[in-house]
Amino acid sequence: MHKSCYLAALVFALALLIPPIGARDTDMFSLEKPVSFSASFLTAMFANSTAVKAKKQTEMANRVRQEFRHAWNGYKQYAWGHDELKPLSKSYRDWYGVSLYMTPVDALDTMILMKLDDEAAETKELILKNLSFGHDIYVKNFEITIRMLGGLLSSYQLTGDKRLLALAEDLGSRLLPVFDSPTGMPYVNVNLKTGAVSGEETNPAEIGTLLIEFGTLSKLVGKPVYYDKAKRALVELYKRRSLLGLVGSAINVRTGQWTDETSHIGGGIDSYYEYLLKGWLLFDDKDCERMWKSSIQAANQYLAADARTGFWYGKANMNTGKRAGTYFGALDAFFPGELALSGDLDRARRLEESCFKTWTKWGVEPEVLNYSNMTIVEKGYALRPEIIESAYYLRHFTNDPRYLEMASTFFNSIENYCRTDVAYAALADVEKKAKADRMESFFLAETLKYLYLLFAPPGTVDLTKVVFNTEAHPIKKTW
Ligand code: DMJ
Repeated sequence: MHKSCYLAALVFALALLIPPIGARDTDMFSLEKPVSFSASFLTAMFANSTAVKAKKQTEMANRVRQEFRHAWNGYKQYAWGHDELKPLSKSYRDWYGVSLYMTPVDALDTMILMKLDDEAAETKELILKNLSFGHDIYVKNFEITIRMLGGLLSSYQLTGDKRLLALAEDLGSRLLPVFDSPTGMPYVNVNLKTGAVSGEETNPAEIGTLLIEFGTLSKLVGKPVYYDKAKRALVELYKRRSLLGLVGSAINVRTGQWTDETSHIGGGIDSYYEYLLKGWLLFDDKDCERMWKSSIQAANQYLAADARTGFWYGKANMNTGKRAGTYFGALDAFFPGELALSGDLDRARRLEESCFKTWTKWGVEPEVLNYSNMTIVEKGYALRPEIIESAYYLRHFTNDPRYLEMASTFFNSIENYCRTDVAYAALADVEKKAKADRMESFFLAETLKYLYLLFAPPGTVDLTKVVFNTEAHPIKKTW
């Protein structure tokens, strides 16, 4: 706990022990007579403690906002107009040789939520002046959908600028050929100019994480084709679940055959679960509701694990249910948030505690750990948001200050270990705290957004009207 929190707690405890001046009388030390507190005194003390907490939260929100600015300024200085900043070499990286303005598109709605008005205006102009999609390049449908299509749609909803929607529609129409497989499940890559596709072996996340973006595009432009194709892909995948109700790690979209039967909730499958739940919540889609309910039931039955080290979700064979590994990764840490959003606060809380234990064991979470003996399997930290995203949902649904304490820990560690003179850098090794030359766009789209929202006034995002896509782009239900 931070020093000032201890101080506030001490002041509050003393206030409860010492009666207010007006309550003291000659009998005040009599054991028979209970100490009485005036109602107005107690109200004042509670109000005071609430004010202290609110002040602390505002300070934290401002610190996160300040650090967003720091990272953004680094991008501006060394990578302006490119996909990503390389924070150590102070240079840039374009994923496909030509820039798709990935960091600006991913970061814009965070700027808007943080009320960084000048940065948001400048970024929007950069995008509108320069971004176009007619390049002869093969892009990964999943990444471009969640970061770019999701970012453009969300920024359109937040600004009302129709040019952003036009860009989203242009992009969406160029991505559509991915669905032209014999099964309707998408190929991995598509050429933005020619519509040629490649990559027939893929995974549930890449197939099932498209409905929020394509579905929203359909609703906003009034063309059902986007919703229908993304929904069909999701259903085709679900139809291929095992008799136990589990999906595997790899599948061929041409044959519809599984090529890896390992089931889990982590990277490669993760956001398939997320979009079943959120497809239901965002579109009131009853098929998604049904698919989510049967899938989560199977995951809880076969993947959840009560181990000596805590509550986890591990790997199992999708057909036999036999345990196939005790690995849990930074990507898996989105799951407490999903559980909380679905109303399962008990499992959500327990799993987030396990994730937090991982974080505090090394000061920052490793990419993958073996939960049976708490050893590191993959030692990097890519500035990922998932554990923070989960704290955000848990804080929202429980109002428990525990999750603000966690959030302070996350923020302080990231600031201590990942901050550079110009921005933020991933860690190559969480034990040695060695940095890597990478700042992925999701650091600005997600990690800092969820940290900010944890401390910002509750009304900053209204979760009864908004669903976040898997890249933390808020989508408003306007239909
Ligand atoms: C993001 O691009 C998305 O959150 C995705 O669902 C998983 N990986 C990264 C963040 O870790």
